[in-house]
Amino acid sequence: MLSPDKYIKNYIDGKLVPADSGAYFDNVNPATGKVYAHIPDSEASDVQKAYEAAERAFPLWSGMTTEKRYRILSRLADIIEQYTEPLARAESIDSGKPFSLASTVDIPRSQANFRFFATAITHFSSESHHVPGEAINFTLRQPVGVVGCISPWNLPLYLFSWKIAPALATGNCVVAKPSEVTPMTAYLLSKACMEAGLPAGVLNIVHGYGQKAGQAIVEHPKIKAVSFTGGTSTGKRIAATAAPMFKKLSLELGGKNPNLIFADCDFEKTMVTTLKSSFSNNGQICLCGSRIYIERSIYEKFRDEFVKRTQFLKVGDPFSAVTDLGALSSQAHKEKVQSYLQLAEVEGGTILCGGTEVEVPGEYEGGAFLRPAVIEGLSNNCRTNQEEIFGPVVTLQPFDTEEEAIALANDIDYGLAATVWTQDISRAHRVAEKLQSGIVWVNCWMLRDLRTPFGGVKNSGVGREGGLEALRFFTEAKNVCVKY
Ligand code: TXE
Repeated sequence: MLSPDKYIKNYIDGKLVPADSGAYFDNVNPATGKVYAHIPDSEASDVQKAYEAAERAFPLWSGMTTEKRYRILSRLADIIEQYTEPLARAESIDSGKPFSLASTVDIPRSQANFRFFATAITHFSSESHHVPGEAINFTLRQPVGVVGCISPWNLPLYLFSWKIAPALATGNCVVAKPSEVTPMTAYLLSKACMEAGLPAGVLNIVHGYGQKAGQAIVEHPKIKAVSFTGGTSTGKRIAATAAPMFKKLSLELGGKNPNLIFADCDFEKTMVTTLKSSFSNNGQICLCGSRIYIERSIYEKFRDEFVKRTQFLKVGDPFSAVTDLGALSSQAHKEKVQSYLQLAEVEGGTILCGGTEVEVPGEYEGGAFLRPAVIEGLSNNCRTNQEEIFGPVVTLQPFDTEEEAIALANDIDYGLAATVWTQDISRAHRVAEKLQSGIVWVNCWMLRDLRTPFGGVKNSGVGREGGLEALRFFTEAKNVCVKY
């Protein structure tokens, strides 16, 4: 049974164990502001034990047929699917997000990650290069060994499994650390792995702070590859540690994504989806659009309707079926978002709606609730428009020409995702081609196909996840040249 416990444990060598130090720190439910569980405060010695277990398990796991690995990983997917309800409940309590979102997006996608990569590995093949009459080269794609996976709090099990699944499918053993802000579903994943019959040591989950347990993973001399999703400044630090050790690195970092809305768009579809791309999960998705550029001829119409619909959004009890936005991930994060709202005003912006705290009576009195905010009147180069806020805050700006829209969208250090809204197919292609972004959605948002490359340009990261990109990241290519 995948039920949460008050004291979360590390999962090392197939067993649930406390941190070496025996120390714990608090796990807070951000919707109530109350401590409801305790997290092991792991350090380098715990990571070392996890590494040793992974190293011991590696010959068995990497030597197993892909068919067997496929079976175990798809069993894990089945277990996650079977326990969707308790997992979604745990995710909602841990992160403050609506249960409806966790049960329809986070947990289904976590199971899909394991299922997708379980089957992907059975179709994975490598290349050969023939020199006629002389030699044949073929490429072996071999697992890297023991790899590290570090994930953030915004989509806890979703992003944790997005890394772990391809790492395991390709035959690696893993030392993983979930965010200390939202560790519960990773703990439940340990129990699911035990139920699925994953051999001991293949996946090890170490809980704790980033600076301690996370840093120990990145610094470990024998952990040869690190896949990380999180903030850009953390990514910088990880790169600085790992690069001189010549580790493979996949860094999925921040975003400050533009939405380009042309006057010829399908207005209703654009409106409905832009509300989602702005405020889903409280804007705490790296793919959320936060800079909305609107062609001047429809600027006022769009602004007025967008503000009206934003004001209708329901903020509060994550377990109510009518809630659109739950709590932010923590009080500290809420305060960070609020500091940007103050900054926006100092920078000359007008808050058209939202940004105020929401008092939810009863159980949720101390929760980190904020009304979603829409701001206009800011310059493109102010901090509010250049820095990742990662909350329910968007800015609106008008543009006059296609060239101007592209220039405004690209005038930033980030480049993760962009959306383009137009009915003109030629314009859609032209603009998509010129946007400096790893992902462009035309007339849609968050339409995900797990086979596609996923990642950003500029300060949004290095490398790509998804499909073949992930399978390649977690394997080393070895060319074998045979002369005949
Ligand atoms: O993330 P961190 P934080 C952005 C967002 C947010 C900001 C900071 O703007 O406000 O980042 O969030 C682990 N070595 N995003 O501070 O610290 C940490 O324990 C190894 C965008 O919560 O980057 C956690 O498991 N690991 C983003 C993970 O890194 C370290 C999602 C992410 O935490 C470490 C989240 C270290 N030195 C935040 N320090 C997105 N793009 O999806 C921390 N960690």
